[in-house]
Amino acid sequence: MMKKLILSFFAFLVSMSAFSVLADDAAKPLQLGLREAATPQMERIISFHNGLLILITVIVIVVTALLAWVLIRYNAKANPKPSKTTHNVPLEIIWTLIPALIVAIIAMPSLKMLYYLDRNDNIEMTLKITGYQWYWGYEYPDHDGISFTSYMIPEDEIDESKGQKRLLSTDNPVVLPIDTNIALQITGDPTDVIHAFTIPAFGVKKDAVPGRMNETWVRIEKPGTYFGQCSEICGKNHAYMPIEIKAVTKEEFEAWLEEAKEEFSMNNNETMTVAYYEGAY
Ligand SMILES: [Cu+2]
Repeated sequence: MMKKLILSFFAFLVSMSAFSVLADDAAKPLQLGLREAATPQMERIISFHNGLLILITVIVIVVTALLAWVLIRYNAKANPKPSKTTHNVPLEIIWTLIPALIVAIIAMPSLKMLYYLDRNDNIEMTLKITGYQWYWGYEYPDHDGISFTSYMIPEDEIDESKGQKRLLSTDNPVVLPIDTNIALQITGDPTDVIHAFTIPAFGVKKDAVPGRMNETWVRIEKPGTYFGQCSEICGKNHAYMPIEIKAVTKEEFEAWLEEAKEEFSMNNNETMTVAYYEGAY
């Protein structure tokens, strides 16, 4: 019995760490920490997070030890005659300076990363993303104005044999090439409310604000399907406007472009005007 348990535990560990060529962008059972990175952006966020985790752990241990020391050494029983000291200038300077120094140390890599996530001077293509109540619109301004809308597939139409996921798969997934610097221009429909475009595996979370444009960039390193959801409480169907991104090789992307030009070109675009997916609600 015990042996079986131990064996299955190790099998579980092996399956958790198994290397896969295709990224499987989903939470794992008993997962701790952030999800697997698909971009250098997310890799940096994870290592920054891990660094902070060490710092936080040290601070928690020191403060807990100080508290325990005070509770044990200076309680009414152990220390019946308390000291009447009120001020201690060197101590006050130290307990102000040390936390300020810690914050300054965190600020440096933090600012550096904010600038890194903000823009890249060698952008190879642009994806424009518009938030609507309650779906996403995508445009490829560098590729003959391909544009389409993307709706969640309703639960009763989900086909698990195709790898579709409840509440996450969409009728028109975004297709993007790997190893390409992609600018993301994120906005909201001017008559609409604020949404937020979020892809955890990419390290992207940006508000889609009506009439304004937020910009960031990604470089996807691994082919696969990545999911995200609107992260701004935007109304009744906030939970039903997922983001699905298929990252493919550059050759596959070129092939997809040919198909997409037929299907989604601006002159043959009904989807942007009649933006209603039958059966979605
Ligand atoms: Cu939304």
